[in-house]
Amino acid sequence: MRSSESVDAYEPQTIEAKWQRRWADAALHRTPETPGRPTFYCLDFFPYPSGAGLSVGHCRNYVPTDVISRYQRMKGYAVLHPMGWDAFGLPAENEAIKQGSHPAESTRRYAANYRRQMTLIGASYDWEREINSSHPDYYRWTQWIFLLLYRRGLAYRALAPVNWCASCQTTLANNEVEQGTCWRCHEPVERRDLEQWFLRITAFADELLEATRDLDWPEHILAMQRNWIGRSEGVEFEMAVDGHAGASFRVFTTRPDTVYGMTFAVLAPEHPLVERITGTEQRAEVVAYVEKARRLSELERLGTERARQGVFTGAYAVNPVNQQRVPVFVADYVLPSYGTGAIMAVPAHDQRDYEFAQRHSLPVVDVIRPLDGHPSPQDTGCAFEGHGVMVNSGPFDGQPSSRAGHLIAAMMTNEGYSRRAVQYRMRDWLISRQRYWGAPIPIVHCPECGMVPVSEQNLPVLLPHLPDYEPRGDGRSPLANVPEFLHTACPTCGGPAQRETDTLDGFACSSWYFLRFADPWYELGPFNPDAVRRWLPVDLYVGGAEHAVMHLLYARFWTKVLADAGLVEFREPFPRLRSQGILHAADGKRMSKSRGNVITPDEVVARYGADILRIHLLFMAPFERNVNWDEEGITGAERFLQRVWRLCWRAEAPAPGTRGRRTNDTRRQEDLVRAIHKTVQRVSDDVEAFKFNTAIAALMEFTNVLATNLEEHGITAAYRQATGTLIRLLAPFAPHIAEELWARREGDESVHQQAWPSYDPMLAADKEITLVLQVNGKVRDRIVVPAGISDEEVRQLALDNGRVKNYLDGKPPQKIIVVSGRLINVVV
Ligand code: ANZ
Ligand code: ZN
Ligand code: ZN
Repeated sequence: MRSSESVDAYEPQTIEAKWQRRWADAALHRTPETPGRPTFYCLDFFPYPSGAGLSVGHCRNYVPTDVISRYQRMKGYAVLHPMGWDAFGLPAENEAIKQGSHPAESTRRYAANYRRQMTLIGASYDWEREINSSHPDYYRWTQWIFLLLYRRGLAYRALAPVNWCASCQTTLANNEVEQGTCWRCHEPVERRDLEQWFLRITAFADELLEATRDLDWPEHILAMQRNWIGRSEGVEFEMAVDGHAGASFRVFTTRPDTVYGMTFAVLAPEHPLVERITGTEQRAEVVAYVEKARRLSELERLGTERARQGVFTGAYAVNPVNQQRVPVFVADYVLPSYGTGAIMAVPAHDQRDYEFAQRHSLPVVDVIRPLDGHPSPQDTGCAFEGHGVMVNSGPFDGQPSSRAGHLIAAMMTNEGYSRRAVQYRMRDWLISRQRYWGAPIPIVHCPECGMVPVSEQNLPVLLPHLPDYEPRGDGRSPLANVPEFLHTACPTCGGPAQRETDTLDGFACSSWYFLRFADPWYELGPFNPDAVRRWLPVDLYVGGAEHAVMHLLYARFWTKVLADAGLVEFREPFPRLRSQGILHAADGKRMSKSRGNVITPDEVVARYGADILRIHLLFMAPFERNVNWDEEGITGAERFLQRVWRLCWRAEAPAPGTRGRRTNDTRRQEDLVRAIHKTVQRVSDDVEAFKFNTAIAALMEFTNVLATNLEEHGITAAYRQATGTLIRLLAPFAPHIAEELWARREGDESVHQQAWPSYDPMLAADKEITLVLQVNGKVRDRIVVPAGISDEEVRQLALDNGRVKNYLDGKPPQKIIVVSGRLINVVV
């Protein structure tokens, strides 16, 4: 008879609060600085603490990294598992404005709430290393690195057409514009010409692209990085404008094989030559068009659904390969900042050119015939963009187009009007913001000396506390309202000068924070070189795909700059990255406050406890898969831990009569030993491979084996060994219940300081058995199979067997008889 009376109930909330207090008191999660121990740096993406707090969706990031951290500690690693706050930036400022609070105050409050929630779910961060990017002792070093970039020629100011959000009153980087709207407020974005600060990330385009090959990252995130960098190889060549002595423009094309099909050319509205070559007759129309185009955002201009508008300049250019005159247009689908800002248009083989030609009744000349009988553009209404055989291309007719492309490029290069060119879609990083809540850019503008960097000893340039920090609306940050901030002495000549009033994009802070965690107390520089040597690069980096482009590229870029400056010894900060799937609400929609469908860890912990929440999150789906919240499924996690509790606790407080019962069934105990080794192997392998759901499944199966064993044999030495292993294996996943069970069993020492169980691969392996293989009742072969094999698998093995195949001679068998564990008979 089961005696549940002797087992006290599993009360998660009581034991969880108790252990969280004790762990904090004992500083159990402090990063060990013992030299010589192998290190493991496990890092989450730098969170921006928002007023909404954490949802269970965020926990799909923080629970797995906690599992890994705890696991690695038990494996004997010195683990660095820190947490801090990406507190500067537009989102924090906009939220504060909405709440009528000050971002300094609100981010402090929100960060404290995040920390409370993270502790609530049992996350084992080393809170002594907590950092906040909006604190002067942090952003001082953000400014320091900006100056390093400036001195290395990688930070510059330029007048540029930029994305301007009138509602946020600030410029936006290209990647902060989503379908023509601001990523924060979703209002339409305009184009404006403004003096802005840029970081020359394009100088690293090749390396940022090439190095993706060696990164252990999810393929879709690598693809996003590569697409963003957008490398294109092609040629650039010169086209003279007929009748305008000395006037010419260069075009960039990736398809030199199509050059004989050029029927017109297009300049971007911003192209400097437009003014000069426009005829008097066309002038009014061209000027109006250029004016209109400049106000559109890049994305609007590139939109595929837009009509291909544009106007004729009145000028003609000369195709250098056949001396044909082609009309020159101005059209906004050609961007000023890509390639040369001018193109040769080949309507037969480029869809945008085709649509433009249709609209403006321009000729379409086929120069490539598809091999598979693909009809010509005239018949299909769309351009043929593939490869095939050259036609209408003079000496190149009949050649394969891919080969002709090389030959034409070589010919044009030999004749001196062309060169090979590589283009990147990526632009320099626009890093200045005309907003309050960021690190001030440490530059002084002196009427005598021009731009002068603030000297490093005078950092930080403190962000003044402004009770009223709303944007001014004139393109300058509210720092321009503060005379004590604005007016300063020039660091070079001592004369009166003004400070730069732009602040740094919030992404500056997250581009180097991973270095700071190695020694957040360091005062002689942004990071302690010895500590960085010890801990970095980051061994495991985990976060959501929404930061896959900006943050990861910027952090990689800054690391390369620091490496070039000799400050770090590696060029990639995150060699191994994993990205969790999104957790949607039960209704399949994104969890959001406005929809009212957010599930907080607080409510789930209050109902079930943190351990059950953790198990549920890990078990509900593979780590990288998107999934919907499923409240009912949580009872599975609850039942599992209840069962663990009973099985383990009973080993300590056995029901009367079971203790000491002896068993003679050694085969059974052998099975239990095999189950122990096998479970250790499965759970270890699965944790390493980020397969947390199957790791939990292995633990669940293990409890089945334990339950059966207990029923049959009572408490034995083998059983006790098994529960001891179970508790340790469970510790990274459900740290509180494991700690409680361990304490009841072993007394003082924490389960989290125990060694991770090891296994013997021989003992973990399935026992093998030999099956007799018969055909029509006669023994024809013997096959060795794993002990647990199913009859279905045995059947398949028999059919695949060479001897059986000989007898079957291609015909299906009449019957297959399987005697489990012994023989198989194929009747033909
Ligand atoms: C002629 C041509 C013929 C083209 C053809 C393509 C197909 P990616 O791959 O994105 O680099 N292009 C060049 N500069 C441009 C600009 N500033 N704005 C808009 N389009 C521009 O694309 C390169 C191609 O995009 C170039 O090759 C050019 O069109 C166009 F059958 O030249 B192509
Ligand atoms: Zn906005
Ligand atoms: Zn000066």
